[in-house]
Parts: sequence; C-alpha cells; structure tokens
Amino acid sequence: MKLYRIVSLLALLVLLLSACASPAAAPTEVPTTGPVTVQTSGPITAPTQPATTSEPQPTATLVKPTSTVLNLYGWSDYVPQQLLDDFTAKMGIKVNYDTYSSNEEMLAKLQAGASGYDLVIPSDYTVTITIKQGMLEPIDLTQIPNFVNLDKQFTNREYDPGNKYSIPYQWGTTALVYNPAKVPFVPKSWLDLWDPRFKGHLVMLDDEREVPGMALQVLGFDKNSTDPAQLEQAKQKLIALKPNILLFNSDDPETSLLTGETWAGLVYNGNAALAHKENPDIAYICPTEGCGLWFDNLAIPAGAPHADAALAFLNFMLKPQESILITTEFPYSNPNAAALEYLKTSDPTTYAAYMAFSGTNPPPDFLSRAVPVKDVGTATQLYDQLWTDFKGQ
Ligand code: N2P
Repeated sequence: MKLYRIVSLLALLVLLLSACASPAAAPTEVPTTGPVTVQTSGPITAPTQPATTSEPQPTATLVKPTSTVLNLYGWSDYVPQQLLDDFTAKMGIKVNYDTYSSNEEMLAKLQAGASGYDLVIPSDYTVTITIKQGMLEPIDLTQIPNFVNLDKQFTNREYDPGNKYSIPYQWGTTALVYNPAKVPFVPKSWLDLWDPRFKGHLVMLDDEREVPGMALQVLGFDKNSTDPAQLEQAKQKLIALKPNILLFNSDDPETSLLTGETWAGLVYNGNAALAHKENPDIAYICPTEGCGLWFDNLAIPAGAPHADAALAFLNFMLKPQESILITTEFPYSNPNAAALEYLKTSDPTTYAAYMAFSGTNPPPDFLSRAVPVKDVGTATQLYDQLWTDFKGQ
C-alpha cells in the first residue's frame, strides 16, 4: 500500500513536470520505423496538455510575420474556407488557395521551379521525394508551440524524422466504398469489383499509386513493387476492370455515389465519410487483400516567398478550434488529439459520427491490412507509364 502511494506520487510528479516542460520543444522520440500502430479503435489518447491550452505559450518567442499574403497549394476540397478566413482575420494575411488532385500534379509544379507557393500538402511518400530533392524549407518547430496538440502516433514518422520539414495535417486510408442498396452482395475482396454486375458503375480515384497498388495487392504482390513484370500484370488486371469503371475522380467521388450513378469504388476515407454522412447505408471496408494508408502534411517549398506567413499558419491551424473545422467539413482522420478532445464537448454529434465510422476511425483489423505508398525512386517512371497506358486504353 505504501509502495503504491510512493509510485502514485512519483507518477504525479512526472505528470506535473511534463506539463511544465517547454511546449516549443522539438519531438524527442525515436523515429517510428516499424509497422503502423495508430490506435484508433478506442478513444483517442489524451493530449499531453489540456485542449484549452492552444494559444502560443509565453515561453515561445513567436516571430510576427511581415508578409501580408500566403499562397497555399493544396488538395482540392481539403482546407475549409472558414479556417483561411479565421487566419486572415487574426493575422491580417490574405490566403490564396490553389488546388491539385494528386501528389504527382503538385510535384510536377514544384519541379518546374519558382512556383510562388508558400505551403503545399504532400502525402508521406511525396514528403520523402521532396526532401530528397531539396524542395522543402526546414521548419523551425520553436515557432509552432501548438505542435504539442498532435497525437504522437502521427509525429516523427519515418518519412520525416523529427518533423524537420513537415507538419501532420490529416491522415487516412484508401479503401473500398459501396452502396448496399445498389450492390446485390456484400463485397469483401477487391476482386468483387471485377464482377460483371458492376459494369459502368464504379468510381476510382485518379491516383497513379493507389489504383495500381490495389491491383498489385489483388495479385498478391507488394503494393510498392518495382518489378516491371509484376507492374505489367497489374496493368493487365486493371485493363480488365475498365468496362466496370464509369469515372476517375479524386476531387469529389462521393458525389457520383450519392446520385446513384456509381455503386462502389476505390476512394479516400474522407470521400466515403462524406458519402456516409448523406447516406448512412454507404459502407467503407478494407478488403481481404489489403488497402491503403496515408499521412498528409503541410510543408513549405524551398524559396517560398512568404515563409513567415506559412510558419504562422502552421501554428494557427493546429489550434483545436481551427483544426476541428477541418474534421467537420472534410472528415478525414485528424492527427490533432487536442482538437478531437475539443470536438468531443463542442460538437458531440460530429464527434460520435467520427468515432463510429470506419473511414474516420478505422477498427484495428481494418488498419492491420492498410499499407502505405512508398517512394519507389526511379521506378516512379514505371508507374507513370502504367497509368498513362491504362487510362489511354
Ligand atoms: C482531398 C484528397 C485527400 C488527400 N480531396 C488524400 N491523401
């Protein structure tokens, strides 16, 4: 009993000390290199400090930006206008938001040089590529005290150890969505999409890594295969699926599911969540062969003309009250633990929907089959070619 008391007191002391620690400190954990262990089945782990402590701490000397403009280049349907308006109102910085539909589209623009953008939203493997190619500006984490709001499962990951170049924005899966009212059976395998009854009724993302990755999984190969023979087989497999595909759309594939034009397909979790919100029958599963897993991040392109404004935005969007605007409007999964805690009380209905749906809060067996896209180096060209050939068929 006595020992128990001492242990409890020590635990309390550690807690108090960690609460007093400088919030601007960079993460010190060992990079996560093993399999993904994101815990999403139960309630999200409590943040290291109360959700209400979202304002910059007095210990951090925040540099006040002098720029009055911020040029954001991000995925379409991904950053709420309200968040941008709030930032403008608070900081006096106007935000221009240009959009893209794939990592490859964004990458091509950056590679063309002098894009004029201050912020981009690359997925994990594209963070790797852009770091490798010297295309990102290092991020001074002392200027982002709200970084502590992030769940540690999503920081310091293998694609950017120490978050030197990128700040988590949203994360999610890429899996199979279907409308039970239209589909006369319960799909379990990706192979079900090849069923002739789906003729002209599938929607697929216009994503040259996730779609071939799925075909590779179906064939029992590594989702990130660089073997030309395996990629050729994946292409042939996809060509056989073509009659069933009505459209390729990475911007709002949920629309065609809701109108009933499409009955099933391969989409990002947020698309499925938006469809499910309107039509609760619409389901989202990770098939037996596996599905996709991704982590999107905000990053500052090298030579960004308004890097000071970009840094201020990174800290701003991590405030719980701002971050939940993202989850409310574009319900992908949110890596901001403090924001989810805040959502629990500020909007219990949205929080309950977030926790209940497999897209936003995937159960462990779903996640255990989810495989991330990796940078495949020069084999990227093989995927480019596969995609061009397949779509041109
Ligand atoms: C938003 C697309 C989400 C990005 N339209 C998936 N990585």
